[in-house]
Amino acid sequence: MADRIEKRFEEAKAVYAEAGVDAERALAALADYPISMHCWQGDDVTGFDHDGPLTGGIQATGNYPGKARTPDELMADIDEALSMVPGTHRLNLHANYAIFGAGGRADRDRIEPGHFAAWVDFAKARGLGLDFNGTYFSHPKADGATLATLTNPDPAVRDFWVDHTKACIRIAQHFADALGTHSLFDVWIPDGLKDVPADRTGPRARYADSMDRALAEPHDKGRVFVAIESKVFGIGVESYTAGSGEFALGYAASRGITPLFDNGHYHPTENVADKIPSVLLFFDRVALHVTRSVRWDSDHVIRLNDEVRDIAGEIVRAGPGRVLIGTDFFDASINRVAAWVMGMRNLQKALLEALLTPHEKFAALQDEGRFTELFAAQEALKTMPAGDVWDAACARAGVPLERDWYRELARYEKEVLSRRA
Ligand code: RNT
Ligand code: ZN
Repeated sequence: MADRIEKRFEEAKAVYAEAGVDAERALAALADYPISMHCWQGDDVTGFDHDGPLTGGIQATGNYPGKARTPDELMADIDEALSMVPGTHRLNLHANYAIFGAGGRADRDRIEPGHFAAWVDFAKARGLGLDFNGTYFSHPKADGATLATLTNPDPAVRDFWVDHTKACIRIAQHFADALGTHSLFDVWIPDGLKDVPADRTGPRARYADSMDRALAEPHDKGRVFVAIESKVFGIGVESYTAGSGEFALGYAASRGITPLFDNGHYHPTENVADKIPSVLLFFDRVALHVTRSVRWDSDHVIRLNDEVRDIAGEIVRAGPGRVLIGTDFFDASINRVAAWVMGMRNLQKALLEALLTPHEKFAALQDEGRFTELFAAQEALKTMPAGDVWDAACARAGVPLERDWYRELARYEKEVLSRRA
């Protein structure tokens, strides 16, 4: 079996060499693009700090059995998912995944690094870096007459969420210190309006002020990267969001923080791939939530489609370290572990295809105006044996092949998930 895979890889290498690509190098380079896997696919964004429903203009739909109910179950599911993904990656936590022990629950403005000790141990034992997200939803203070957290007209509510943001910065700093790698801390707020705004400026001015106050929390800017994620609309905030694309980009640029693009957060024909190289001319790095939106910000599992291929192409053209790659989807209608496995693997396949592309050669064709040749070469690439290189990546990493992982998944579903009644 392993021999056959290596033999097919050798043949693929020869095919790619003719196109000016070193497939061996591409395969090795896949390790330079770790993906921060979001923890919240495993339990439909529920977390461990509240009992209420998921709010904030986002929704997980479906009722597939086997949802993780406890930190142990979620960690076991993450292990299972990562065992079917080549390479060493990162884990992206949300503040609502705090684990409260004997000390009891702490509200969001009071969470501490200690509430994530089990996650740090988990990450350390597996060589994973940790990233973090504030949780500005699924909370009584986020769910008043309007969705308003860092933009809330009530200063007391605003202070609460500023304190939450500061607490998150301290936790991200702790992750970076404890694990010896950077930690990306992402702020996404659901704040917005259902109907025609009377004042578009006030909420945004309050958002900027709240963020300025939170950013005063001391942190090592070389390792704790604070990011701001924009969004064009959400359920219940169809007419206006405070954190629009222009607001977030303007804020990030003026304060020297990182913009985060979630490709479900734009008008449907906007192309996030095109945004990446644009902002990288002006920022050290950009962060991504890679997702798939179907008609709206539906957070479907990533498929290997043209949108993701295009994004991966720009990640690779930018080079290692400039694009902080994260996933963000929550499908409750299919096996949740499978959702992770497919999303992660599909994104990796897109990265591998991008690494198997002779970018410099193509850029030269563009500059020389040889567009017919470029078109033909781009299309020729699509039927080249990337699958054989991917199989080699999986086999060498000791993870199941594309056609095999589902068998292991089915075993886990039968032996573990189906017992969670
Ligand atoms: C919501 C944003 C945000 C969330 C997570 C759960 O539209 O994409 O990133 O998905 O915080
Ligand atoms: Zn997102």
